[in-house]
Amino acid sequence: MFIENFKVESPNVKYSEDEIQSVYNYETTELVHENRNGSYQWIVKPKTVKYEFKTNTRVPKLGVMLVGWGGNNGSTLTGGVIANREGISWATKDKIQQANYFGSLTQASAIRVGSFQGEEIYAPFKSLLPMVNPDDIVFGGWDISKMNLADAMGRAKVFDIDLQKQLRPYMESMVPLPGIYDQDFIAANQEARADNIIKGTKKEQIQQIIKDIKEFKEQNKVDRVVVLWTANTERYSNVVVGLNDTMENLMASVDKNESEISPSTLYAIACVMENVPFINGSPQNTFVPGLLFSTLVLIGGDDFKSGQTKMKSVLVDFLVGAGIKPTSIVSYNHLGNNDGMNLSAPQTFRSKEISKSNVVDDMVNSNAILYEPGEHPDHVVVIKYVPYVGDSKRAMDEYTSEIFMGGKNTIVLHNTCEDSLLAAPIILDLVLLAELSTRIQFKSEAEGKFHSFHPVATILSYLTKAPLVPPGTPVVNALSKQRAMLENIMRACVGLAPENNMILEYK
Ligand code: NAI
Ligand code: DG6
Repeated sequence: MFIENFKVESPNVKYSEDEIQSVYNYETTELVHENRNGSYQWIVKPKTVKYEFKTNTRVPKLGVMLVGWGGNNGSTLTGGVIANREGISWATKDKIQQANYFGSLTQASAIRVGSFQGEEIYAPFKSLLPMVNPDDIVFGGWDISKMNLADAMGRAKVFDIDLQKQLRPYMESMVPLPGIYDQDFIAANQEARADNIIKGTKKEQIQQIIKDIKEFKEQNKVDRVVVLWTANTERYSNVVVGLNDTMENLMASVDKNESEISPSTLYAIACVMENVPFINGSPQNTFVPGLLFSTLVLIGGDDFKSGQTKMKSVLVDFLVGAGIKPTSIVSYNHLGNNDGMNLSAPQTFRSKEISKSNVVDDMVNSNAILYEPGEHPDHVVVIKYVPYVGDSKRAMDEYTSEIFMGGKNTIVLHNTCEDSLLAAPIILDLVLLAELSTRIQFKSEAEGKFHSFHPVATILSYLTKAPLVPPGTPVVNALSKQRAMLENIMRACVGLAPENNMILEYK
C-alpha cells in the first residue's frame, strides 16, 4: 500500500511550528586489537551513541544557478521542471506522454515506513522531511554560449518536438549570463561556442559572479541559492604547493591572475565567498586543496553518477558481496553530443577516465578472501565521439569474474539512452538535498552545541561518481550503501530507526 505522508509519534520526536527535533540512538561498534591470553585478538564492542537532530521546516524559496545552463543537461532540466510545473503532456509516436520525474530519488522513489495488517506500507521519499517543491525553483545561470534556453533545448535534441514546441514560450526569454571561459581548460573544439564571456582578470571574474548571484537573488526574490556546475568537463588543474594548497595561497594566486586557476574553481570561490552551496557535476578537481580543506560553505561533487557507473556500483557490489571475484571490467561508451565532443580531447577525457575508474575500490577492498592486498580488477574505460547518435549514449560493459573452482563468468550489458534524461533528475536531487542538508543540525551526547554537517557534503554521495569527502573520511561507492546512508539520516531526523530488513514480525 502507498501512503502520501505520515507523522511520527514517539517520545523521541517533537514537531514544533518551525522545527522537528529528534533523539536518535546510533547503534555502532568500537573495535580494539588487544593481547588476550598471549595472542592478539580483535574485540568488537557494540556501542550506542545518543544523537539529537533538529531540522528547520521552513522551506525557502530556492534559486538554482547552473554553470553551463544552456547545455544539454541545463536545458533538459529547465524544460523538464517547467513541463512538470505546467502539467504539460505531448504526443509521441507511442502515446500521449505526461511530464514526470522518473529517475529522481527525491521525486519518484519510495521508502518503506512499516507494515499494516500484514501489508507493506510505502511513502514517497520526499515525505520524510519538508523539501523544496521543484515547481517553486527559479532557474538561472551562466553559459559561455549566449543561446537562449528554447534554442538551446532545440540544439540539444533531447525532447520530442511536440514537447519542445510547448516549452518554447516559457524558455525563449531565458538567456544565460556570460560565463568564465578559459580555453586552456576545456577542449579546443568548444571555441566556436564561446560567444558570451566575462572579460577581465580572475579576481574581476570572481567579483562578477558574486554580483550575478546577488542580482539573481534580488530580482527573483529567492531566499537561498544553490549553484551547480554542469558545464563542460575541464582538464585537471595542477595542485602545487604555494599555488592552490591553502585558501590563502589560492586567493593570492587569484590576485596574481595565475593561469592554473580553472574557471570552475573561480565559480566555486565566488560561491564560498557569497555563502552559497556549490556542487560540481563534472569530474575535474574544481575543489583544489585550498578550497576543500577550508570551506565553511557546503560543497559537493564530483561528476553525476547517471548510468554506467550506477550499474557498476550495483553490479560489483552484488558480485563481491556474493563471493564472486570480478577480475576485468571494460566499459565502452560512445555518444555524439557536445559533452562527447569535449571529451574527445585527451586532457578532458583523462578527467572522466579517472572518475569512472575509481568507482569499485571500496567494494574490492571489502573482501580479502577474494583479493590480495593491493590487487585490483583490470578496469578500462573507453569514450568515443560519434556525432550521429547525439545525446543518445551507448554504454557497453563487460564484467569477467572468477567463480567456483576456477570457472569464469562474463556478464555483458548494453545501455542506450539519452544521457541528459538520466542526468537532469540527478541534478534536481543534488540541489534539493543540498538545500535540505543546510537546514539540519545535530549533536552527539558528547557535544555541547548543535552544528551543521561537515561542509563537504558526503550526504550527496549517492548522486556522484567520485564522492567528495572530507580528509580522513571513507569513500563509499556502493549504491545501496549510499542510498541507505541518505535515507537513514533522514529517518533519524524524524526519530525513525534505520531500515534493517529483518522482518522479525514474520519469523
Ligand atoms: P554540454 O556540452 O551540452 O553543456 C555544457 C555547457 O557548458 C555548454 O552549453 C557550454 O557552452 C557551457 N560551458 C562550458 N564551459 C563553461 C564555463 N566555463 N562557464 C559557463 N558555461 C560553460 O554538456 P552536458 O551534456 O550538459 O554535460 C554537462 C557536464 O555534465 C559535462 O561535464 C558532463 O561530462 C557532465 N556529466 C554529464 C552526465 C550525463 O549523463 N549527461 C553524467 C555525468 C556528468
Ligand atoms: C561519456 O561517458 C560521457 C559522460 O559524460 C557520461 O555520460 C557521464 O559521465 C555518465 O557516466 P555514467 O558512468 O554515470 O553513465
